Amino acid sequence: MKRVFIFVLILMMIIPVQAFGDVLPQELPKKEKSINGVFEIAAEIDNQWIKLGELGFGKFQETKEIDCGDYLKGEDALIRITQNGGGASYLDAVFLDGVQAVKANGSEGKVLSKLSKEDLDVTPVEDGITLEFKVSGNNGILSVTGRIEPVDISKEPLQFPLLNTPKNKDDIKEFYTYEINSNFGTVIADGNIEEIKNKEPFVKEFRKTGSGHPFGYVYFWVMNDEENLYVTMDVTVDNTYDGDKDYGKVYINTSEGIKEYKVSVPETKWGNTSFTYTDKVPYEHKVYEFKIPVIELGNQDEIEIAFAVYGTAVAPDHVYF
Ligand SMILES: [Ca+2]
Ligand SMILES: [Ca+2]
Ligand SMILES: [Ca+2]
Repeated sequence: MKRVFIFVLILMMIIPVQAFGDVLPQELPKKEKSINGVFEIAAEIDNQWIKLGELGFGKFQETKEIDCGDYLKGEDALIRITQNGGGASYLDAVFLDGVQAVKANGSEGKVLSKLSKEDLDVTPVEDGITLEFKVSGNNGILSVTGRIEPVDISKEPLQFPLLNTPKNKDDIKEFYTYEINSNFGTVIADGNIEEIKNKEPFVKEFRKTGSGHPFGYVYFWVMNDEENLYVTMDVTVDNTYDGDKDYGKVYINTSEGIKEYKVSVPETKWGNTSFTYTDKVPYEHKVYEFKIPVIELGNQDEIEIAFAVYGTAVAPDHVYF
C-alpha cells in the first residue's frame, strides 16, 4: 500500500514539472532570491582597509569573481573576506589571478591548505579570513568559492533506509537486518574509525542533501563481539564541523520497542564522533563510532537496525528523489 502511495506522490510531482517545463526561463530571478548573505571583500591599501565590493552567496556552493585590479599594486596583496548576513558560511577556495594565497590569517596552517584547492574541503568564515597573496600578473581577479546558509535551517536528518521519515523513533518503519556474529570484531569507540579499514560496509548509500552540503555516499559498518554491537559511520555528506548540532543515531527494533542511541560532540554515552579525513573523500568530514551493549538488544540472532544522521546536512524537501 505504501509503495502505491509513493508512486502516486511521485506522479503528482512529475506532472506539474512537465506541464510548466516550457516556462523555465522565468525561474531565473528566483536564484537571486536564494542569496542568504554576502562576502565583503576588502584590501589593505596604504595601511588602510578599503572595501572593494561584495559577492552574494546562497546555500549551494558556487564560484564568483570580483575585479580588484584597480586597487592592487605591486606584488603583494592583503585581502580580507568577511561575512555580512545569513547563517553559517564556508569558503572552499580563494584565488587571485588563479594563484593560491601564501598565508591565511597570518599563517601557513590548515585554513590556508583548505583554501588552496576547490575540493569541498571547506573552512568556516566566522570572524573573517585575511589572505596574503604574492602575484606578479596584475589582472587582480579574485575568485571566491563558497556558500552561505540561511539563518533558519532544516532539522530533518538523512534517514537510512531512505523511506523512513520519522518525527520520533516509534515512527521508524524500515530496517536493515544484521545477523549477530556475521561480522565478528571489536571497535574502540574513540572517534578514530581505523577498525573498518579494508572492510566492506554493511550499508553504502548515495544521498543528495538539501542544505548545500556535498552529495555523496554515507557508509555504515556493523560488527559485534560477545559484549557489544558496534556501528561505524562515515558521513561524507557532512563537511562542516557544527559541534553539538551534528549527530548520528542508531535505531534498533527490540521486543521492548524501538530503541534510539544518539552520539554527538557532547553526547558520548554510546560512542564518539570526530571531524577528520578518511580514504573515502579528499575533504574533512564527520565520522561516528557506536558501542552498544548486546544486553540492550534482547536475545536476538538477527537484529533490525536503522540509522539517521544530521550534519546540519539535511534531507532534501522531496526525499523520494
Ligand atoms: Ca578547499
Ligand atoms: Ca575506533
Ligand atoms: Ca556538520
